[in-house]
Amino acid sequence: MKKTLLWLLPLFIFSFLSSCEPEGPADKDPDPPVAEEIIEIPDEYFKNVLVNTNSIDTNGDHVGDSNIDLNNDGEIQRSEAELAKSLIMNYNYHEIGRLVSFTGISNFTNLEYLKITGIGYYPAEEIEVEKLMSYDFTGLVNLEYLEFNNLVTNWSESLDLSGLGNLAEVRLINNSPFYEVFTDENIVLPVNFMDVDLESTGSLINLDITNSFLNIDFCQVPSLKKLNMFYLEGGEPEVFDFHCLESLEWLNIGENVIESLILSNSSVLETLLVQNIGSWGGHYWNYPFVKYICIDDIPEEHEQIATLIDEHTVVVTDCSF
Ligand SMILES: [Ca+2]
Ligand SMILES: [Ca+2]
Ligand SMILES: [Ca+2]
Repeated sequence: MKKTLLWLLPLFIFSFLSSCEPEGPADKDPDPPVAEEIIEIPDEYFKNVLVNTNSIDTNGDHVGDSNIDLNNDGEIQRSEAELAKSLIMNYNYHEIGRLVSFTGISNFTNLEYLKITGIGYYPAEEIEVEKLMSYDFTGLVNLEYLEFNNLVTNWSESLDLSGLGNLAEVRLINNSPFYEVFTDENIVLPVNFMDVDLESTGSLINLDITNSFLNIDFCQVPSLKKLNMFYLEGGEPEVFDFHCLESLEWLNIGENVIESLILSNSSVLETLLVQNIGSWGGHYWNYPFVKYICIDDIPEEHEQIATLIDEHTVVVTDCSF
């Protein structure tokens, strides 16, 4: 009996020592929660739309159904920003009295769909160059669709979309200058145009700039298949130059004053829309025939421009670039 107890003794000691060892992590005092990074959104109007309105579309129907502030703390945590795939906003610029800054949007790195519309213009007296708005969306590396409409372009300097390799469709509609009184002088000011940088957007196939004043170098987007430049209404470029757009299939340049048109690009469009060019509609429009056209020497392309020219038009096939 005594022998048996002695044999058991180390076992007792072992289990006693074990019970004195500190317990596993489950019984430790929990670490205080690490405060998650808050995204800084300097413009109160942008932040308000994010936090207090249904600006986030969660089910892919392009209608907002949730605000971004999932934990209802009035702030935007990094995880909340990174959950957003689709952001839809509408601003009443007239009520706000200025354009809205979207500084901070670069944190929305998983955004695929972005639509920003607006209504109303605000009275602009003197244009103050230091107050011109620049929009930098280059952080939205997953963006596939952008719509950014109704901007006042004489207060908007630039829109940077460079490097957005997933961008497939861009609509920049009704972006034009506003003056309380339009004059022959202010309608031709260079400040009326917003620069759009599309460098390295190799997936972009569909661009719509209807009724807008934008400076765009189409040689940045040779991938384009569809381009809508209908009714620029004063925003016409000096030269409608499409010589880099070898993949272009569909082009609308209707209702514009076009002095020079370059279609020479070693391909032929499937569709060229030229509504009302070469016609005069009384007080409503006057779109003269095009003065200078450079085309590919291909019968279909000669046919396509037939209604754009009169006996004064110079048509050449060597544009000498
Ligand atoms: Ca929705
Ligand atoms: Ca929050
Ligand atoms: Ca061509």
